Amino acid sequence: MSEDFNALEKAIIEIEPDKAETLAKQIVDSNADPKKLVTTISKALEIVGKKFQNEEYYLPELVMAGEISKSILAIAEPILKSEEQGPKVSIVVGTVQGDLHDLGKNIFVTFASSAGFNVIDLGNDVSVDRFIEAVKGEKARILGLSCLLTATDKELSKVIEALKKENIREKVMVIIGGAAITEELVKEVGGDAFAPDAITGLEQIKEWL
Ligand code: B12
Repeated sequence: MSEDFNALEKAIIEIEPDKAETLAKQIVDSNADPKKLVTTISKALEIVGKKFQNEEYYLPELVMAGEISKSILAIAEPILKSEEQGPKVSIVVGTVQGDLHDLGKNIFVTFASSAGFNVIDLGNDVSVDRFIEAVKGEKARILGLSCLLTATDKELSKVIEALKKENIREKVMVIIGGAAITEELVKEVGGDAFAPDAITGLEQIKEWL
């Protein structure tokens, strides 16, 4: 089993879509731990990201690695989903404006929906106004922001400032995740919690309720 995970990690890093899909199917059929699958994808993508940074890989490889991960997550949906009965609390989620990364956010959406939350997924490249409109319209108690680019991290404080301006800041807990995020940055922009991964994020939200 752990060989399958290692082989899957290697197939993503080496951009081998067919191999990755076959291995993902094998892993899903064996009813493996969904957390381990998410960690494997994240680890592989981190290495792909480093290769991109070192100019060993270029944009096509980055795109392909993202596409492979998307199809693995689609294959893995049955094991990522659980039938947990959770609180019918609304969570508005989205990736900030200017940022098109959505794989990590989508993983969180899958986990939170299957834990019984009412998740309103605004997608990626979401403007401040759309976040505010959705939080107000859904009377959401939780706002989840995803941000992977340092170039777009200023959007985080813009969203939080807008919540204050609308007098709804104290009604909403703001949790922030993504590769560009650190605990310090969350404090700096005035968020409530940093989510290093989707599962820790979900645990934090459950603690708040
Ligand atoms: C795949 C990928 C892409 C794909 C995205 C596909 C998609 N649909 O998402 C594509 C090819 C589109 C892409 C484009 C670009 N990318 Co890119 N990309 C990546 C890569 C390799 C993986 C990201 C990923 O999906 N990781 C896996 C997921 C599972 O992890 P995650 O997002 O961190 O999510 C987990 C947690 O963070 C958390 N989480 C995340 N969000 C949230 C939200 C909430 C509410 C909660 C609770 C939790 C949570 O839970 C998740 C699961 O546990 C990263 C490398 C890296 N280290 O992250 C670079 C990376 C993010 N990209 C980078 C760059 C530079 C770009 C481009 C600018 C490249 C270019 N020259 O065009 C463009 C920008 C496009 C744009 N405007 O957004 C840089 C960013 C550098 C920086 N500091 O700003 C990185 C770090 C690569 C690098 N090392 O240089 N990219």
